[in-house]
Amino acid sequence: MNNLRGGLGSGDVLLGTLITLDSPEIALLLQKAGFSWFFLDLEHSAVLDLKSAQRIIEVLQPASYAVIRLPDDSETWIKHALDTGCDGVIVPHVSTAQQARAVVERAKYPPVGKRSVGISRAQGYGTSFKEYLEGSGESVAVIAQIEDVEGVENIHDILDVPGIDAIFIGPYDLSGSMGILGDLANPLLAEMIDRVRTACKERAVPLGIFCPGAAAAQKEADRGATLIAVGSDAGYVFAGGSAALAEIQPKG
Ligand code: 3PY
Ligand code: MG
Repeated sequence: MNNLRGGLGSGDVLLGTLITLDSPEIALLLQKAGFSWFFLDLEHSAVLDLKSAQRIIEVLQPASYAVIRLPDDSETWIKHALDTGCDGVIVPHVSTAQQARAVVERAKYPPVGKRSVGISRAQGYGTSFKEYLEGSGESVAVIAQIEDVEGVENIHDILDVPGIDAIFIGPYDLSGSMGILGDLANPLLAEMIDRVRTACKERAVPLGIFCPGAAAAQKEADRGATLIAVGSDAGYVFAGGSAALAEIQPKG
């Protein structure tokens, strides 16, 4: 079993990327490129479901961490996603401590929480049932996405919730919630992100963030983020094809 909680606790910078396409092959190529964790976007991708996500996770583990970003914070989604054997879940739009507590309760087995017990891939279809039940609390990460003004305002209370293993900033939705959708260079957005960064630093909670490109990822790593998702599978396919064509000038 991978140990993402341990990986987050090490302080090493984990560079990952978004998976939006239903292609284990592309995910594998990006793993070969060197990404150490993968953010499987079940919130927004219409071609990723639990079945396709599990096929992708199968090729990525154990060499990389595979994390599912859930469509919502429901008990159903949390238990289904964790039963794929993913290394963690990213829960979008966490804005209050009460919501964060509910998420942890749904993600952890009793006696810590109320996660329901199944025999899926996570438990080796029953063959590693006991090991998974004993080990998952230590290894599987619960990551709260902060991407609304309300979440920034409540960040200290959210960080006080035991079992939230990392915070992950969604700059696009955060900018939208501030009325400046997509304006990632806006200093007001930088201020909001700084508030979250400072709070995480004070509590020694690992901070993650999505970065559209390498320059932003470098800046965030320099400022202390350790769980960075940079770009996406689709973006890298497009960039590779475009770069090759840009170098070719056919005659006539
Ligand atoms: C956002 O920027 O809103 C995201 O959710 C990126 O992960
Ligand atoms: Mg978002």
